[in-house]
Amino acid sequence: MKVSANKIRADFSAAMSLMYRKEVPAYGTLVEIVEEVNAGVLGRSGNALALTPGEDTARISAERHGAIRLGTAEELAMMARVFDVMGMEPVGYYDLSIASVPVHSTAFRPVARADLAENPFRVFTSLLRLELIADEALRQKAAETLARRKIFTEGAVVLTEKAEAQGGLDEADAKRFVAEVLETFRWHSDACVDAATFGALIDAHRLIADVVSFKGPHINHLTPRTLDIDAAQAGMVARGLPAKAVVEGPPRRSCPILLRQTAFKALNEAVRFPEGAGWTEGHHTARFGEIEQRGAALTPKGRALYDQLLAEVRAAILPAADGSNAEEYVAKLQEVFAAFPDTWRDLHDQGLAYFKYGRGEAPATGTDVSALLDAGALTLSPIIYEDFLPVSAAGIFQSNLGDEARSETQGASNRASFEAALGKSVADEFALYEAMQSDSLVAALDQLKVSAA
Ligand code: OOG
Ligand code: NI
Repeated sequence: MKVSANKIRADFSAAMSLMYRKEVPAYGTLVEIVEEVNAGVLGRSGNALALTPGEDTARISAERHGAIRLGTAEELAMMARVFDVMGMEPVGYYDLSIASVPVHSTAFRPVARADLAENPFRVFTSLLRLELIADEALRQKAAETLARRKIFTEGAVVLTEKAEAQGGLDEADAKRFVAEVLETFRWHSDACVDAATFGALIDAHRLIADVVSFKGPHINHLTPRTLDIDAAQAGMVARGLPAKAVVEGPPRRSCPILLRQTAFKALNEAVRFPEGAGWTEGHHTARFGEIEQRGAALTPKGRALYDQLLAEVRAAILPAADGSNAEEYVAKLQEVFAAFPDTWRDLHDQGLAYFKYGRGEAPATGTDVSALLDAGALTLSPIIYEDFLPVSAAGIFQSNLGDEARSETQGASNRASFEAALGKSVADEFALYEAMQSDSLVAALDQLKVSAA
């Protein structure tokens, strides 16, 4: 009997959470804060889950996403096959070079609503763009170092091939698969480059040093979901975690949209570098904890408005790493985003967000969607945004690389080379939300016994 991909993903997510809590105790503290905040919100208001009715409630305490950074095309292609066994497909292309971070990325995640509901675990996966290292000798050395490493265990490769050949894994193999794949994400405090090379890589870009210097793409954060990110941010400060200066993304609103995120900054950890027959002690900052609060997925029109308003805010004020202008930044964000409609019905009627339609209590009054909504024959619930935001991601990267790490390296966006490395194309997130919306409308109208015409 084959185990479902959803079950393998859920087991993997749980195993990863356990490993990360052991490796990064501050992450355990963060999870406690989130659990307290969520319990408080749920206790206070029966309506806290109005945004995520029914099927989504079981997801609250489940892990939401993690992130890794890969070094080579071969690593990315193999990773895609491993994630495929867990029912995770590459969705979206994110070009972080726009923010001087020399990577491009996708999110591996379940795609179907039912699969997301069963376990929403995603991995934001970045591929280093070595071509953005200016110094040719260093670029060469980095490439050689990466070419020598093997980030997957023999067992992970064999079991992935087996899953592909027989269309899944049985229970014993699935268990071994989870354990073997976990090894790829484990932290290694022994670097595989000497201290001088590490220093040169750091000077090129801290992110390059993080990817090239170690045996594997250690998981660099995990991100549980909070129902009140402002309360959780305050909780981090109260518990002494080094919280990021501002929450990334849209401001607090009545109708949450897209994704709000914050993090505690990466910890300075002891590592050692091979030196002759011995080791040199050193430090590296890579691993942190993050929280997220998700809202409605926006249509291309809604997203364009979001991007325009955020650009307007950032043209006026950029959040300082030390938090010194955090209040002004939040005030400006609130002020500028007043232009973004903030009722579900307005967001729906103006085509700014995606919704799931349901059958209301009232009898049908024709075929016009607006009239059916007015009459209460159809209901609306927002479709949750399951993806990421490049400006927010860049903010998360920056705050965890040491905020001074802004290099001038900029490169042209290169989706084609990313997809070539991946071995397949990435799915278009808008098309996925659009399909969910139209399927739900067809089903609801069908229940109303009126034709979709
Ligand atoms: C990934 C940062 C992006 C997010 O939540 O936007 C990310 C990284 O630091 O590797 O995880
Ligand atoms: Ni993240």
